Formats: sequence, structure tokens, C-alpha cells
Amino acid sequence: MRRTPLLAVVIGLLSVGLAGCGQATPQASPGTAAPTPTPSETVSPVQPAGTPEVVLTGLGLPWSMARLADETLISQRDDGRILSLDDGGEVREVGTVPNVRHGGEGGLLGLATLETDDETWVYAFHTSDDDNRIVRLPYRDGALGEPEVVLAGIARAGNHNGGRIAFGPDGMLYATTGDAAMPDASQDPGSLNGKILRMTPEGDAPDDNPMPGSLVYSLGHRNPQGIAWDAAGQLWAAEFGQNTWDEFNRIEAGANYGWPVVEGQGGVEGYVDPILQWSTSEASPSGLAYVEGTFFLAALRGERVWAIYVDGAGGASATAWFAGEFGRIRDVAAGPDGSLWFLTSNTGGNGSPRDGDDKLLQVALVPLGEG
Ligand SMILES: [Ca+2]
Repeated sequence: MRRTPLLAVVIGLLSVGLAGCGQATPQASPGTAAPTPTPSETVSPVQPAGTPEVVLTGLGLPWSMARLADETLISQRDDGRILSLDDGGEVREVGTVPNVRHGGEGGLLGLATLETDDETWVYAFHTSDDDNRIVRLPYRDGALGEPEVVLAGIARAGNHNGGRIAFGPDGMLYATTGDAAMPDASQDPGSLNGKILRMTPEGDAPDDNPMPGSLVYSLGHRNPQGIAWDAAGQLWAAEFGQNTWDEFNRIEAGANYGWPVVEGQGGVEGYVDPILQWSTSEASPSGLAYVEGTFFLAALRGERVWAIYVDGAGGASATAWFAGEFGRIRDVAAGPDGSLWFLTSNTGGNGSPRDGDDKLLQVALVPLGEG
């Protein structure tokens, strides 16, 4: 991969940090019923502004971004490598996750990080010869150590591997799993597939999970690949539909999101409907991020970034950005100085690579309505 020289200045500004600190004056978006915020929730929604700039080129099917104190890690699905882009703009490989077996949509997928008093851990969700699994690798002196297994035995398949992982505000690790082309698994509480899982950093079932001794947090998912928490700590997730409806769901512990009985907003008792849905040609959603009171959703087939605004009445609206401009979009994350980062996904067989693909792009974010 190579840095785009043009952007040395942009990268140089990264030292401010990527945490997405709120700096804007709180205000409600036009026409939105404002919820009752606590001080930590007083963030104004935002929107992209200006032309996205290229931060990195030459990436190989990048799948996930995860943040450490002064660098961002990027996973590459097919070769199992993890790259680091530090806040000074230096790019290097920090290691290859062993035992990654790419095939179809499988390979090295989601990343998450955990910094404890004793260790910095890089968590990775990947496909192996036998299964999909979550491992963690110690990260010392800028290099990955030997993996230890956090959770094995999630069924793998060519398609529908899920694969996003993230630590929640409760300190627990959440993982999205696909149905691995076994739709009935999604409704089986005893299966790890077609679920959002919640576990301790060591992979055990927390005492307060909805089913005692089970990692299952919610069920009835088809192929979820995006999770993020809003300022109030509420979990949201996006998933691929079959032929009709992609979904954006408000996730409640123990709830059933319908697959394969219901796809999209079916209004069927016992199954929770998505807050938003899109045709699969408009979305096919992967990574989800919450930045400055706004959800951003990466759309593969839809080749766009969706900005999603959740209102105080339980509804939401969405606006499409960059449709068709950069090809398939795989992941989104808070960038430096209140910007948004997003990864293209045009290499690896499913897309049509453009010059420099795959890329990491950056776009400024401004208060909603001021773009
Ligand atoms: Ca559903």
C-alpha cells in the first residue's frame, strides 16, 4: 500500500485524536423530536461536506478498522494481514493472523481492541479451516503475538459469515454472526449463528445475558455486519436481507429479529421489525459507526455511505452520500478532527477495482444542514 503524498497534511493532523470529541453547540436537528439528553448525549447530528480525500491506496480487500491510542488498525480479508496507520501517517504491517482461510466472503473480518493495565489486545474475527472464530493477540512493541482463542465453533460458509466485533460501553465484547447459509440456525437459541453474541473479554457468558450460560444476546439475524452504540449506550445493528430488505435494527437483549420467518418490516407478532429498511440494491450494509450523534453505514452493493438520524420518537431517517463515486464501501469509522473515514471494497472479486483500490477515504463532517 502507499500513502498518497497529497494527504500528508491531513494525516499530520491526526494527533488530535480520533475519539470524535463533541465540540459543536448542542442543537436539535430540524423537524426532529428531540429526546431528553443527558449532558454526555448533547451532540448535534452531522453530515459530510466537501470532496472526500484519499488517505491510503493499494489496500487489499480491507474489512475493518479498529482504533488504538495513536494508531488505527486495518484488517485485510483475503491475506489475513493487519496494517497500522499511525497518527503521523506511517503505514506498516503489524502481523498476519495465523490460520485465516479466505474463501467466498470468509477470511479475516472484524477487529476490536482492548487496552488493559497489563496488555494491549487485538481481537480478530476470522474464518479458519473448521469454523469462524474470535481470537485475541497481544500487541507489544508494535507487533502481534501468538493468538489465543476467545470463541471457536461458529459455523462457517462461503457466504453469510457476519464477522463484526466491538466492545460495548459495558466492557463486553459483541460479535455479529451470519446464518452460514443455514437459515434455521438463526431461530435456534442453541446455535451461535445468525446472532448477535455478547461475551466477556475472555469469551465467557456474562451473568446478565438474556439466557443463562448463553452468549446469545439477540437472535433471528441473517447476516449482520454492523454494530454501534449511540450516546445513550443503546446498541444498533445493520444486516443484509435476502432479496428484498436490508435492515437497521434497534437491538434489545433477548429480542428476535425475525430471520428467516420475516425479512424487513413484516409486522409479525413476536419478531422485532427494523427501524429502517432499504432494498438490497440501495444498501447491502456492512460496517456501522456512530459519530457526533449520527450513524454512518457502509453499503457494498449500494456503493454509498448512508447517514442515519434516529429521532426521539423511535423512528429514523437516512440520507445517501457518494452513491457510485467510490464503488463498494465496507467500513466506516470516526476519523481525525471530527471527520469520517471509510474503506472501499472493490478488490477481491466482487467489485470492479478502480485506480488505487482499495482505498481509505476521509471526508469532513459539519453540522446537519450546513453542508
Ligand atoms: Ca429482521
